Amino acid sequence: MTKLNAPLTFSPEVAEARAAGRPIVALESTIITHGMPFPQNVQTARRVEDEVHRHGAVPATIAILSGRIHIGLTSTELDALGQARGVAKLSRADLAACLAMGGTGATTVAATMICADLAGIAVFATGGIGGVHRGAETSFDISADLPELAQTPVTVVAAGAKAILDLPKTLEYLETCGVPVIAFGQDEFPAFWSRNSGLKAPLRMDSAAQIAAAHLMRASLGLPGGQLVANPIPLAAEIPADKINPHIEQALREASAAGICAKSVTPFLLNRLYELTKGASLVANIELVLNNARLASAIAAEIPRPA
Ligand code: PSU
Ligand code: MN
Repeated sequence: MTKLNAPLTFSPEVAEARAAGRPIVALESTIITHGMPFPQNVQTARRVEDEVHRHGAVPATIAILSGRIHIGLTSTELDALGQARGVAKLSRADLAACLAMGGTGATTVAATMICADLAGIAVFATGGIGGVHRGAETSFDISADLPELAQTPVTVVAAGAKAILDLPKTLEYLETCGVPVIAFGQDEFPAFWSRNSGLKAPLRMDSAAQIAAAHLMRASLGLPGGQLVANPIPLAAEIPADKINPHIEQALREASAAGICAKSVTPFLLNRLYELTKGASLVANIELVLNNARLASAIAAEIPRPA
């Protein structure tokens, strides 16, 4: 529950929802600042919030503004963040330092999970999570999102992970650190733009109630960590793997040739894929985030909140 000394600022809407014990869905901000171009980033953030509203929950977009953890952004704050240049991308390693120095930044999946948990929010919707990068055996590039899922009790709804990553290694890592990976409504682990990855997901569930029950059972057992719900992109919005894969290969070659490393890797690849697909990747990306917002709202409704 809420850590009393954490510098949390609740938007009026989220504060009201907390007081009334209504379901709340956390949303991240790195997807806004580093995952999509302006103005589609802000438009999408608004559409995702609307989708959560329409499905009976209250959205809480999370970001760090002037040294405070904002749980829910006002319209003005969202606009400013979406257009700002050079915004920091904050994960577990740099969250506290940014807050201590009064800074501003966008939260990744890992940092959003930390902030959601501080605010007592159990369910979080995003697009794709970070994972084990291809070539990790030499680069050691493994997203901090993975160990976060092993220690912070938030259920994260994503469309799987992008094929820019090494998906088999990502699943192995999650298994090693005890993270339940639940495919929703199918047996296979989805690969973001594509419904299928060729890899079987460790777990499958077909209803929001089952996912919520598993979340609550982990708490009853005293197990730390959350769950990854891998929700396949809607069929009509899917980009088949053979269409997107050549672009992924090209973006990866360019990243390697340019010596891109550490936290710049994922934003570089996302931006190049947007350019190489002439924006088609973004259309699919928007649809899958909306789809994840719907499922997250349904899960949140099944997890009782203290009023
Ligand atoms: N993958 C996507 N879209 C995204 C991200 C990842 O398909 O926007 C963002 C998320 O915020 C995620 C972060 O938490 O990138 C992971 O970055 P890294 O790989 O540097 O850990
Ligand atoms: Mn990394």
